[in-house]
Amino acid sequence: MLEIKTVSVIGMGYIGLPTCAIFAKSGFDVSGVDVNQAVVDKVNRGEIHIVEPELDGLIQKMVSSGKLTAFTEPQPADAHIIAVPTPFTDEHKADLSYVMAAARSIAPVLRRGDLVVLESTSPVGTTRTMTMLLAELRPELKFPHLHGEDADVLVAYSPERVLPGKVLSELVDNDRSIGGLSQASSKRAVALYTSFVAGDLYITSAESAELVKLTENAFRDVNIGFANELAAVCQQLQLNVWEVIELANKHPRVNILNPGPGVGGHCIAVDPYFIINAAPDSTNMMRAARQINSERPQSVVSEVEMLLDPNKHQTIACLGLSFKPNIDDMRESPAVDVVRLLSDLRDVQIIAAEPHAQRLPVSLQGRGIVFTDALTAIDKADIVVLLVDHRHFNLIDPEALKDKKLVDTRGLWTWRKARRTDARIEGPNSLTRPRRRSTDKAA
Ligand code: SAJ
Repeated sequence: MLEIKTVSVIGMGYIGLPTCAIFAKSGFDVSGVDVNQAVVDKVNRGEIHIVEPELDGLIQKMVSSGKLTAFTEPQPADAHIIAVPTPFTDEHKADLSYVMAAARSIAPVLRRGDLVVLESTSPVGTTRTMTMLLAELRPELKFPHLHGEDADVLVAYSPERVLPGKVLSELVDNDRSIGGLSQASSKRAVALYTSFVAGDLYITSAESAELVKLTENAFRDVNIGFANELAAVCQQLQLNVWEVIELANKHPRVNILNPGPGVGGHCIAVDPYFIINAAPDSTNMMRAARQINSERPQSVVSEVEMLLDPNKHQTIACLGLSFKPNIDDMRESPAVDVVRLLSDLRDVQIIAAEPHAQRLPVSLQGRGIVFTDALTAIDKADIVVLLVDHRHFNLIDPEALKDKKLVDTRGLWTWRKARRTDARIEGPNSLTRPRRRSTDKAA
């Protein structure tokens, strides 16, 4: 087996760009490919177009040392990594057009002995379908879906599973599943990823690897759905959900996640649908979780409505717009949904604050919403709705909130902060003795 020396990464986004950097750092000659000329130009200047800690320095180093070059067209390489988006359509069906376009674009440069790895989150069967397209475009080459171990080109699926904000370390440290369409394909992919992955590599089929990735995010969605359902139960029974969860989590085999205003981002709220569509009759639980989590923004609005005085014009401060704490990413954010729904209410002024952004996202513009800093928003508000548990909001002086009606969707002020500053009762029965298992895992 020839040594892999050159790697081409198709798609230089949140996953592709850090992947380029890591391959280049591991000694490969890397071509980063993107259809967006502006992205290509930026990378070739040693700059980046996404926010990810430590990535800018690494890209700059790799570009200036000549290990990484960006192109708009795929280049010949020993390994081709496809890391393009797989969004979903309005009917919650996977849109595979980017994957298929990437396959079409690499087909002309494929040579005997090349390895193709799909990393994009994909419905079960996508790697095989993509390979059928490659075989159609290059009929003179043998592909493993038909020719097994005799194939000329090797194909595998190996999903990324990194957390935005920790991509560079998780790319290296996380375990990976590798699903080749033949044993030779898996072996070749293992040889490639061994170059930088410190975690374990597990060989399986392409289809299992595809389902593993979807399962990880569906598992999280179902568990967040459970926490959100519990929040609704506690609201009905007038109990504190944060206390109930904290105490239940003292059980050594219980680890309930955190309720909140819903599930955002482009992964956890999307991937369960890829499983639901493949097996609609066997996915009642995943479907229920999706429904519970997507109805959360409306529940938050109902909670706010209960606090409104019908005879007064009132001001509502909404703190946080991103989809999770300490980042600027507002795509698919439930916080944005809550603010949009609140701005439809009559006789209210909405003020929004997001310390990681300079302005409102486009979807909230033109709705009479004021954008300002958190303290100004709180000062002017009758009701304060905490939507994202940014570190920044944890530093707010409780005095500033004293006379405000609060809807704390993350339990940041009303429970988590209070617990940390509580008078500790030391001793064998202390509520604050070291946990056997940390609920921080949930955050
Ligand atoms: N959330 C809660 N309660 C919780 C945990 C999260 O409401 O207890 C919400 C967050 O506020 C956020 C959403 O869920 O709106 C998703 O956030 P996240 O941090 O859980 O996950 P993502 O979407 O940033 O990244 C996930 C990760 N998957 C898993 O943890 C199983 C990541 O490892 C994947 O690589 C990524 O999806 C992906 O690309 O698929």
